[in-house]
Amino acid sequence: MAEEKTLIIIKPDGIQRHLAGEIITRFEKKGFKLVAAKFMQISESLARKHYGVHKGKPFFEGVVKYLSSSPAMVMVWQADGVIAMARKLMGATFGYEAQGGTIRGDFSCSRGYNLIHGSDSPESAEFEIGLYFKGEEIVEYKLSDECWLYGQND
Ligand code: IDP
Ligand code: MG
Repeated sequence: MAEEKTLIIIKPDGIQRHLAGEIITRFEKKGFKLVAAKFMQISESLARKHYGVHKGKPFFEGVVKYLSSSPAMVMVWQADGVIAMARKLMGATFGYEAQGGTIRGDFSCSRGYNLIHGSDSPESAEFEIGLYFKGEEIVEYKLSDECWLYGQND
């Protein structure tokens, strides 16, 4: 149980706008388990690898520049179904389209500057986690309230 992992990045605007705590709180309160975290300056070459799937699209150079423009908080969160759940908490890609109540919907009016990255599939999560973390940097442990967070009555 609770084995799925996702790569979440609080992007440079999230850090510069003092929203890191707010964003982390949402994932904590939802019940995801933090298993790795790194505050770092993402290099341009790493940003190119990260957004490699978008190579050739009109926004590619811009998003590479954005991700590598200032420090970011890179994290791995774990829970059963975490990839899809995190995407729901993040909201739609463009801040001005994202629903209220989501991270992007509550804190972004922008198109490209949308505060947060989250993996969109198990394959991309595996690839992206490998870009930022070595296997031994993922910390395995148990949350003491797991039975309450993931309780089942059927
Ligand atoms: P996602 O972050 O919701 O998965 P993607 O389509 O994977 O969205 O795009 C990656 C990132 O590239 C977005 O989060 C955003 O920062 C940027 N981006 C996507 N589309 C555009 C665009 O049309 N203009 C400017 N930036 C864009
Ligand atoms: Mg994406």
